[in-house]
Amino acid sequence: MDNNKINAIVAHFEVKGEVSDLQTYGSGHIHETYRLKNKQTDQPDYILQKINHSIFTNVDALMHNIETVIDHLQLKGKSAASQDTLSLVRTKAGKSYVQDADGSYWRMYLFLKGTKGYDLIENDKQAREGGRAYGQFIADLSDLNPSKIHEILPDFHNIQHRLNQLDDAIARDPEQRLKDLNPEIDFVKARAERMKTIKQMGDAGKLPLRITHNDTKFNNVLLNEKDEAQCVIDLDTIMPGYIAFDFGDAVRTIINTAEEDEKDLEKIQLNMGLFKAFADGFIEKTRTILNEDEVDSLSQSCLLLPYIMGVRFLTDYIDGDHYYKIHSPHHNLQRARAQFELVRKLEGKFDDIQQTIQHISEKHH
Ligand code: ADP
Ligand code: GN1
Ligand code: MG
Repeated sequence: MDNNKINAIVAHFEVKGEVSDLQTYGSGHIHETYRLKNKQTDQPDYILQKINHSIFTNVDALMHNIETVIDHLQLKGKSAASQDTLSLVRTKAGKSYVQDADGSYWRMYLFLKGTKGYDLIENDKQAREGGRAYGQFIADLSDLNPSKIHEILPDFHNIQHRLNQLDDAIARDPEQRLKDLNPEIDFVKARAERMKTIKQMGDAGKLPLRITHNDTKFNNVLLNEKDEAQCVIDLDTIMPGYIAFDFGDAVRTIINTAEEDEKDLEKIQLNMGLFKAFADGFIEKTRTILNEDEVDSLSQSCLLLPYIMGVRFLTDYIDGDHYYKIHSPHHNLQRARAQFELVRKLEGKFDDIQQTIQHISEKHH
């Protein structure tokens, strides 16, 4: 990224001190994220993000959601000073984002000092802390009026919608990639009905719609140097959803001993200890708001979320890789295969997962 351009963007924001040393940062799949270091050590560092406008077409509504959530978390005692919530840096015009001369949208956050995000989890403490943080996040938002939040990406975790998108990509096959994908497509079709369980429970009115995060992979909770959860980040997809979505999406990245895009499927194994620690932390913080159907839905979500991610990665691969950032030509296919392998492994351990959740729920009742 050209330095003059960045300086022009930074100049729009209320930045303290003097920033330099722009570096790309993190491993998110959606936005362009940069870290800006401050030359004055007593002043903050910053995160600058170019918002992915082809996904988030209504930036005003997106930023409205984020501001609403941050304000609500502040009512619950979270603050910029204690670094347990994200803090947006305002533009000099008092807004939460700016549009540059090329039409791109930019926003800035205070950099959360001393924190780290993990693509792979290392120990039980991290898992339990992640569970507590995501659980507390939902509990904190449980009294936020849902009408204040725009449904920014409708049908985000609606399995029928994701299967329809896959069917549509298959019908078009714009890159002629289908010929090699029979095993993956058969895998999806064979499980499609079973994966509708949570949707059916929701449609039957058994699962309350809550304000959920909807993107709870483990690297969206930052930990401090003592492995304590510091802050839940990546607030773009906060919308009404079922609590199971947040549980299952986090479990997908915690129980898996390998990376989300692991090429060597043998390396994809389940770490039940990390799963238990995460589930214990999450249920501890949400048990008082959960109904019994929601408790049931948690185990189903452990299959659903990796399945949905596999379907989405496969769809993007067939479609020609327009949605996710990729780092190699067949990256989305590799990601899809890894998620499907994870589903296979989780199916083999389903009873165990269900019993563990029941046991933990009784303990926290
Ligand atoms: P994406 O939607 O592309 O995943 P994120 O908002 O999650 O974008 O940001 C990408 C990465 O940048 C995060 O995984 C995290 O490592 C880092 N990050 C984001 N915001 C902050 C912040 N305020 N302080 C420190 N690191 C951050
Ligand atoms: C994207 O933004 P990031 O990298 O945290 C995606 C999630 C997927 C995830 C898979 C807005 O999350 O839904 O679960 O990739 N975010 C969006 O790693 O689509
Ligand atoms: Mg992220």
